[in-house]
Amino acid sequence: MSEEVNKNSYSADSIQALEGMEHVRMRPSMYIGDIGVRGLHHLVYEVVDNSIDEAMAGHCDKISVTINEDNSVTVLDNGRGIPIDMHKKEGVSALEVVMTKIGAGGKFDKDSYKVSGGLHGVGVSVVNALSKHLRATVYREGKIYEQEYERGKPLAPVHEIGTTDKRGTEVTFYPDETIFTQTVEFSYDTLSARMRELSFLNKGITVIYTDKRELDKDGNFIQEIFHSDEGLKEYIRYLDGNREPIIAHVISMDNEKGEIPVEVALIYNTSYTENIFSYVNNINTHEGGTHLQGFRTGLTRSLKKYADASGMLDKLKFDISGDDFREGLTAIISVKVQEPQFEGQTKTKLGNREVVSPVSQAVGDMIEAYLEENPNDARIIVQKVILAAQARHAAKKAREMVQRKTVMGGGGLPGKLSDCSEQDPAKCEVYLVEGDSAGGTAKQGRDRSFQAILPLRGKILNVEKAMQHKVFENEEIKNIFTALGVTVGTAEDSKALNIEKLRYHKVIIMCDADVDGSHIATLILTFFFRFMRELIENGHIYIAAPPLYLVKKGNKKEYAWSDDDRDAANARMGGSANIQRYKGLGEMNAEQLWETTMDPEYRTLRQVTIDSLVEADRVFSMLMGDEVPPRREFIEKNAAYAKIDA
Ligand code: 0RA
Repeated sequence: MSEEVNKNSYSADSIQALEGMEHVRMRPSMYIGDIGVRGLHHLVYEVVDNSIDEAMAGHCDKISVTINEDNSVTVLDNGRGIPIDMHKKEGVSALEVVMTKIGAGGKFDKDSYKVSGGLHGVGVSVVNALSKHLRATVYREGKIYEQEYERGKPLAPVHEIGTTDKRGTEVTFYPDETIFTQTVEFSYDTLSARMRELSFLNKGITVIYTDKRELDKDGNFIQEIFHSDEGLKEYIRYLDGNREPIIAHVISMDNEKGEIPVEVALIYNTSYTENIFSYVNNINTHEGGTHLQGFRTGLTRSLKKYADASGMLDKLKFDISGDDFREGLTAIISVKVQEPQFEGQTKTKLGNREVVSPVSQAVGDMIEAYLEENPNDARIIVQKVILAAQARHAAKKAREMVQRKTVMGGGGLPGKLSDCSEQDPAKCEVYLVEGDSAGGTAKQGRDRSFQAILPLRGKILNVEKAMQHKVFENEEIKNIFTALGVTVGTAEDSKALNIEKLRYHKVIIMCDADVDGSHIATLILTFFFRFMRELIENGHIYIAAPPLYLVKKGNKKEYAWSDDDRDAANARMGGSANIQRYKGLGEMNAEQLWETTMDPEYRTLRQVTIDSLVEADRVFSMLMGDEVPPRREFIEKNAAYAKIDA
């Protein structure tokens, strides 16, 4: 009788497992966020996270991640190997349970300190369900075991295939193109950025990242080896490589052994931007949360205490706010939380209240100790804070001027804006056009029912190097704010944006297709990145693509967007066509500009997305900062907006 019951519950469980896998295939986005490029790359992260967990538990120190020639991905670690013995309850190998049961993950190993886990912490079975083929190989106790699957279904029981002196787990998977209909092609840069990030966040492990799809000029596979002995401290140096520090050392701490493991590293630089990246269980928490709150509290409290005691604030005529302590600050906070509660729009905001006080305590102690030992740096930081407060007062005045114009008066739109007649923002677009003359052409060429034109004069301000009040005083930037209808800064949050007031859901940057044009586009993008990042995150920012050539012969006419296009067009016309190179938008007439660059039927717009915030920040600080050599090298190697891909 009792056997009967067990049998029933076993089959009920296995049906559930099957249903789980079916459910993943039916609703993949519920498990990996989306089925586009992002979701595709999540598959890799999910598999790597399991190996990271094994490393964090102290059982492995090497993980290799390989994109194979056929665009499958192999993840190999030198850990203990997933157990292959019979799982008592399920009646099959533990490996099979891990690979086919949703949510099984590492949970059956209660001692393992599982803190990693992909964005959704869903486990490798999800990857299996979404792969047309997957092979799991375990090297364990002198033997090699294997099991293969198709769309998550085992092709045979786990079986021994040989002997070995290695230990570890190897997973090779082929994403299912019936699920990932957009693309199954992995991006070298996307995975590279994540592997670098993981090696900084988990010091001591070595990640060997190889792309076998292409050979370099010496005939070798493309490979990067990531290893960090100093973790976040090194991460800060990497992040701020293009900025100038104002203090002697990176301030850092790591209390790995605490109840809530907290790692923090920070530095102050000469810039005016605040740059804080926070992580929970290796996941970038874009929306912040309780760990960030703890960090801010600890930082403010300890610096304030020092500044008060130093007497440097005695003659100050204005107040100092929390923001002032974070100008020119670059910081990384990484916490490990056993049962993280993720909140917010993108589920990247930590909600666990119990995290606040350990983090603020740890950060406060760290800073107090540093200031004590480095009095020179302490004075430099306090001076920077005072300057920030001063500038903030000036900025507030400048901003209020802008906002008064925006919010009140109704008709306070910039004189240079040629608005559209449509009222529904979702249907409206605005072109930010380089130069008054191109602006004039665009104004003639547009469809005025839904397209607005805002010409921008020459080079716009480099916000990467300017103090905030200079930004808000800048004429072109004021025009952008008022035209878009968006304001920045509230009493509680100096960076808050009232994005619901946005007057156009497409904001299109249109510049010349040359070096100067792409420089201007980058300046404008830098402004959006630093002051209206939500517009980028919500997919409102686009870059127009004007053609490079007009190819004409007789009554035939074609536009070309590249040298190859041009040659092909010329060939189609039988050669010796008349080729006009457009040196700028100004050389096109209104009709040409409309039909190539503004007509929704024919134009191509590149939507600006933020692939990885960390990399985006590095690119902007490099392109727009002071250090010239890395910038030149980067521009020579990449198009103007690499990393902000489209
Ligand atoms: C649970 C128990 C044990 C190993 C693992 C999980 C494990 C999982 C993965 C996933 C990727 N690589 C991995 N390496 C190990 C082993 C418990 C034992 O041997 O005592």
